[in-house]
Amino acid sequence: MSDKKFYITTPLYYVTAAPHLGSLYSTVLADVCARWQRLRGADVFLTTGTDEHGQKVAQAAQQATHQPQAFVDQFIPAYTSTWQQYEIAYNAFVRTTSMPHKMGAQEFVRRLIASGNTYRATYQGWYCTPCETFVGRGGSEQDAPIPCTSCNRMTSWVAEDTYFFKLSAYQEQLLSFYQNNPDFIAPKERLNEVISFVQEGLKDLSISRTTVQWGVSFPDQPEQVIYVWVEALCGYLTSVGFGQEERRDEFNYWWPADVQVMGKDIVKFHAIYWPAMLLAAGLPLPKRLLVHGWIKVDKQKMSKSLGNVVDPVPLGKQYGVDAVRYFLCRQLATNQDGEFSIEALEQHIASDLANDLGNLLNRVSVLAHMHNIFEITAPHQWSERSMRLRNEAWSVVQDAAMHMHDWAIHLAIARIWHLVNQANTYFHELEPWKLAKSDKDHFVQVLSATAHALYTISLLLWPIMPTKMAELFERLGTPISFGSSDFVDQLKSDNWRHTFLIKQGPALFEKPIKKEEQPVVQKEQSRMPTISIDEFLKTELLVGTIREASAVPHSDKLLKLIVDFGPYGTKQILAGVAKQYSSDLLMNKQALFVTNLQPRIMAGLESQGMMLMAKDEQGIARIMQSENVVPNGTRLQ
Ligand code: ME8
Repeated sequence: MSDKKFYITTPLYYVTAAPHLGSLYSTVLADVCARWQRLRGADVFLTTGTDEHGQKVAQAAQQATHQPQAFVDQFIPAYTSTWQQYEIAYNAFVRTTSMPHKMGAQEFVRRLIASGNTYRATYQGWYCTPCETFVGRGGSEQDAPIPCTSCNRMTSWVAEDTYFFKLSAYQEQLLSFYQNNPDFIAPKERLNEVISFVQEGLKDLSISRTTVQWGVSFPDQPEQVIYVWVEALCGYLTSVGFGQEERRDEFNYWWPADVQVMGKDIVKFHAIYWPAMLLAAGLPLPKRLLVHGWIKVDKQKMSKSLGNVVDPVPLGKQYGVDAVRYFLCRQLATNQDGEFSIEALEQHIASDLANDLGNLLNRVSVLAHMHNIFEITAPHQWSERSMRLRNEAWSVVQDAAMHMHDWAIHLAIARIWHLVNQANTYFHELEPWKLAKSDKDHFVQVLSATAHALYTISLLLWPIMPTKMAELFERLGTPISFGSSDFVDQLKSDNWRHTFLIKQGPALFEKPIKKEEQPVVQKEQSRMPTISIDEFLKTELLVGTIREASAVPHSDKLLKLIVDFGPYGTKQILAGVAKQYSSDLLMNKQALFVTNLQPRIMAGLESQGMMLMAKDEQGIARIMQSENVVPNGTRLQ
């Protein structure tokens, strides 16, 4: 084993659907960091996986009329095959429903209990199921539900006898940890947000659930399950052997993680709850969190609930996975949100990859072969102009390493592209096609200097585009092998003495062909005739909250809903949702309704409107909800 070890993790994704471009983004970032460390000679371990328990998954399974285990099982191949397609070189794929994980999570909670930092009490308050978060203790079930502080969606009331972790006892210890470890979170601005949150005062955290069955049993309390976040975070430990006696050395070797990658939505769990619980359990804390922003589509966060997710599978097939990896890393600054669009992707492929990089390789190889040069040897002495390119290459290596140290991958790429441009300028300025006729030695020198620059570029870009850069090495006749030496040290000492056996081949990157239709983001033509705005305005569409939901006698399809339309009062609306929604699932949910339809009699009861529904991919009708809570009776416009 190398003396340098590097352990990195991605979030463990909820398995309510196949992965999307957002989950891919975090996973690619982690893979790029892992590969970078491999290049630097480290012994690397990358953990990814799936978070399969909890209320959110259980509800999704129930809505799909599946048993939870069968429900989650069906999505796993989509994860593993997408990660394979995108060359994610993970070492462990942890499933939180696996036995070693469950046992490790229980062992972790036992440690919390043994530390004296847990107690039993009643949790009464609001819970956000999509975020699996306790939103606020207190209030009463009769109060109107409060929106989630993180996602703004409606919360539901929870009252249960649970175990608490004394998070509040760790406030000062956490604050001094942040102070002593100012690099704990990259980018730095996220750390300031965390510090302000902790300074406002921490409340104890409920760490078990009694009203949820789909989870890992709380130690010695079979009627309780471990709160899903506590259990899922343990996946970072269990994947490297925590809780398994025979893997004790392995665990001690890998833990603590060197970097944990995540989106900004889950930073609180990783930067506050997780370190506090690790302190209580007597385990070292992760060294660094890499927190990135959102991928947005049309200026909105890409998310399953907004229905604007991009499927990475056809995207990779159409544009090439390395090109998509490059685009994600280049276009999105880790410290900001960034926009995804097909136009920007195509433009980067055409200009950066096909023109700047691919063409340079092509020009060198075509010119060399045209003059029957297959082996390019380094000159005894470099010209002053070639030395400038060599110095530039070395300074780019150092700067890229500095940016990668902060995991500012987009800045590292921008700097690498400076070298790509410099190499193009050098080639263009020295006009080797003319030198080939007048000064053969100088001609070979230009080919050699450009090939050396390309070699440096391909090493620096290998973590981002592993397949394409392996192709580039191949074309230069310098395949790379990984050992325990650091490539930065190698580049520093190699003094541009390589011999290249240059090969011709197809274009490294194809320019995307402009198509009228975008097969990735498909748009269907409306099947309905157009109507005037006046006709549309005749329909009254209102937001309402379902206050009561009950079965309709003699109907297995209908539910009777009593819907609160605020200033417009309540209405009785019958909806054909009994097969996919139980009454309690609909209680206090906000939805959209047509409220000026003529009343209809259904199964002997009057329906005074219609709830808006849309069929999902499995053909099951789902209710349409507004993203945020809005006052009842709000008219859609
Ligand atoms: O939160 N842009 O799982 P999750 C960028 N199970 N990244 C995005 C994104 C977007 N639009 N959408 C999602 C969970 N992500 C928990 C984690 S860890 C022990 C438990 C990425 O499936 C981003 O990394 O909701 C975000 O933090 C993560 O997916 C949330 O994944």
